[in-house]
Amino acid sequence: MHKIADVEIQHDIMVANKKLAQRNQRILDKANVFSVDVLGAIGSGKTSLIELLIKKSDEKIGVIAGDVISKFDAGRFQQYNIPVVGLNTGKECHLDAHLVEHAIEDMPLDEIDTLYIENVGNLICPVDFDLGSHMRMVVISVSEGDDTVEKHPLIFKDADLVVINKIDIADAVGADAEKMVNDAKYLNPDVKIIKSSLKTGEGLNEIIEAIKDFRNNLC
Ligand SMILES: Nc1nc2c(ncn2[C@@H]2O[C@H](COP(=O)(O)OP(=O)(O)OP(=O)(O)O)[C@@H](O)[C@H]2O)c(=O)[nH]1
Ligand SMILES: [Mg+2]
Repeated sequence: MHKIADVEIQHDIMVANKKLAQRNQRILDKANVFSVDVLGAIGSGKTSLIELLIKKSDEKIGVIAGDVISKFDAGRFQQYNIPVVGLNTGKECHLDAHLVEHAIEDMPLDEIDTLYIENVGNLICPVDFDLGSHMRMVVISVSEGDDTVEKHPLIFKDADLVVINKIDIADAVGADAEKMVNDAKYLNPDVKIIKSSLKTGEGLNEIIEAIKDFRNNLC
């Protein structure tokens, strides 16, 4: 009996989240803001990538920085003088559409072309929670081990772009980045997969182009 009740509550939460996510997307569309949910493993390079996108891009960028304690990543983004809202999730291991709804209220949307939403670093909890973003970019790195993709299939099945980062240290950590590419391809044959090193800059231009292409294909 307990099990059945649990499932129903979970179902209600997901339905409510979906509705809020759809509303978030309508608000973003009305303001002509393209939004990317940046998910991925803890420490894989999500903040580093968004920082490089801010530096390299000629677009006006805003960031929602979600984390169990958001001030660290939000503080890193604030130095670029762009709109930043930090979201503390406390003990929660993911953002949800309700949290993002409030962050969007605090964002000057008319001053933004692209909104990056950095989710809490992990490959499990954020999967089911649509935020209303237009694109899901999953960032993992070779240092999590080259079995990471096959061990966490759901997040890759739902991704629009997969970045396999830190290839500069692949040999040092004994990881086969090509295996990770093949595992992601197997799970999601149409997804774009890019190997990168944010330390050397390898793959960065390709990531920028992939985000642009995705946005253009939505129009
Ligand atoms: N060697 C190497 N280190 C990297 C690379 N990209 C990021 N790092 C380092 O990895 C560490 C974590 O990077 P972050 O960008 O903070 O990772 P994150 O995914 O935002 O981390 P959380 O928000 O804590 O989950 C930092 O010390 C970065 O300098 C890379 O391509 N190669
Ligand atoms: Mg971060």
